[in-house]
Amino acid sequence: MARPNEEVEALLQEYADLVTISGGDAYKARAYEKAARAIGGHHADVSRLDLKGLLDIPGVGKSIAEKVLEYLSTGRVSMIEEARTVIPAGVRELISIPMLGPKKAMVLYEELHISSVDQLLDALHEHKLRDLKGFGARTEENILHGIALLQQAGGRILIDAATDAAEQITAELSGVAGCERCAYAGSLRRMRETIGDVDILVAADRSAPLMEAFTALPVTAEVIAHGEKKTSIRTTKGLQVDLRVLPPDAWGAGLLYFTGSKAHNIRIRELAVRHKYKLSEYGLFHVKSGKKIVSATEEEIYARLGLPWIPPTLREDRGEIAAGLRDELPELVTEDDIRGDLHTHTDLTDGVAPLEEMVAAAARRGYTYYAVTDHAPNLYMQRMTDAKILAQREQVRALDGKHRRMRLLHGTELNIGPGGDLDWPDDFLAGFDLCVASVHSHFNQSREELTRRLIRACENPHVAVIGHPTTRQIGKRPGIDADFDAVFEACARTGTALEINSHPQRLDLCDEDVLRAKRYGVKFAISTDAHSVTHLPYMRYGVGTAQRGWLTKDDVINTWPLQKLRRFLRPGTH
Ligand code: DGT
Ligand code: CA
Ligand code: CA
Ligand code: ZN
Repeated sequence: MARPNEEVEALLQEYADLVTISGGDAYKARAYEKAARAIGGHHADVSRLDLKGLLDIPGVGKSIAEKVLEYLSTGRVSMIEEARTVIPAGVRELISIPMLGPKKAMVLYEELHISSVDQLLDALHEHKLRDLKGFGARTEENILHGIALLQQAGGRILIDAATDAAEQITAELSGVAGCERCAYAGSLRRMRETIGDVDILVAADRSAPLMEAFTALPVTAEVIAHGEKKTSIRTTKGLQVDLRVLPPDAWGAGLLYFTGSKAHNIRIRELAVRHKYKLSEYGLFHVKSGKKIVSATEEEIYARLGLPWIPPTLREDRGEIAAGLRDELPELVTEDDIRGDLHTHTDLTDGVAPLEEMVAAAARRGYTYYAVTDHAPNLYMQRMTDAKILAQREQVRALDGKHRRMRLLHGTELNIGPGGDLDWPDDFLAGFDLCVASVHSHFNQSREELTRRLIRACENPHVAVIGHPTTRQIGKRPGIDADFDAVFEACARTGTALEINSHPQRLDLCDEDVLRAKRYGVKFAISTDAHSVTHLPYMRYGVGTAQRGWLTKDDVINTWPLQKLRRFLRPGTH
């Protein structure tokens, strides 16, 4: 359920839209819109306010306050109910399309009886709009583009697309005169697997030049809101980006606040209250005197609350504050700790780059080892054969040593068949340095079958890593329904590592599964499953996921020195 403030905000905003669409008083529409925002952002719960309390909210006059009271006591507002009968809900949906104002929406409804985005798309494809007054071929194109933006922006986007946009924008803003610091915050800094919008912060004395530069960026397709403290744009790819300009001495407080998560913020604010402090996006203050204590850096603020600096990937209210107070935060694995990639493909199967190119790119990343793990024969469309994989092994052995500081491992990615069976017999598997085993088919088996299947794969002494364990693809395919607690237990018992597949579409295991598996004492391999040279840098997203799962270097086998890794990979010992 939404909070009462949010319910009232939505209701008043709806009324403002209805007034606008029906060509009503523009002044009245703006007044409702302003009140809606003020109530949505008001600190106190509106359902507990009386008339006087409501009138104290900026922008709320007597007439609006009475509507709010009517809603709070009866659950409805008769004036808004009446307006709804004149204009269908779908027409309101139309005006959320960029490029389509309320006037045009009303014309579409009255002339063509269009009252939903779907009906509008049909009409556009039948070119019904261009004969309407005020419309033309150009308008059609604009509206189509607007719908595309709306639909893309409706969902959350993958972490790599958000990271690319954020890094490009922070680099450009850092070059603007007056910009003292620039960073991204929000869910992206916490490295959540998907991102709603990107939150960028700048420290500067004057905000105007930065806001101007922001709206003028080449990636900016549309300015959603333009203000002194905050400006929001939509990029050409439909991603929303918010820019907030902070006073330089409040950098730490702003960064802390806008990094979130909301749940983490609430916890540290409670902690502040216990110290008789008040924490806001502007700093940490004494409640009594109102005097500012600290605000410049996150470290100082955490320190005043008795905490070490908490890495953003832990800020999800999963016990990080209690652990911090006991000084027991994990020393998280970092990308620098990673010594190699343990799941990669070449053009021998479905990769796009030849072995030499993949290996050269890995060496450029500074790895000390690198495993080639092409698909095995049971994934039939890959056409793997014994002869082909053995020929590849010769190539790998010949290449090994060409890159001075990097050793090569010859492995394979096996298919875990419907009964838990694998592509090759044990004596053939013994010839590999590393076997990753993954599920690639029969996702809809029963829970018992799926569980038994994964456990059987773990029990094979040659299988060292279970690849993309749940097989989920974000936004496309849910993970398989196995009893993963039983699987984690089997991994711990047999010394089989679980993969954290770093591909942004997969991130499998996900952060919460990693956290759960760790409790069983399982080890992990953070790998990219690279099918091209450009996939090798996905490692950072796997490491982010590992951090969100509280993993340390010790938990991750591909941070270990080669000798220790080889001992783990030896059949029977893992
Ligand atoms: P997203 O954009 O859905 O992927 O997730 P976030 O975490 O980036 O959320 P967003 O963009 O709405 O807000 C950025 C941060 O600002 C959020 O993580 C915490 C802070 N924040 C925003 N609204 C509130 C609020 O109402 N209360 C508190 N305590 N913090 C908030
Ligand atoms: Ca955000
Ligand atoms: Ca935001
Ligand atoms: Zn695979």
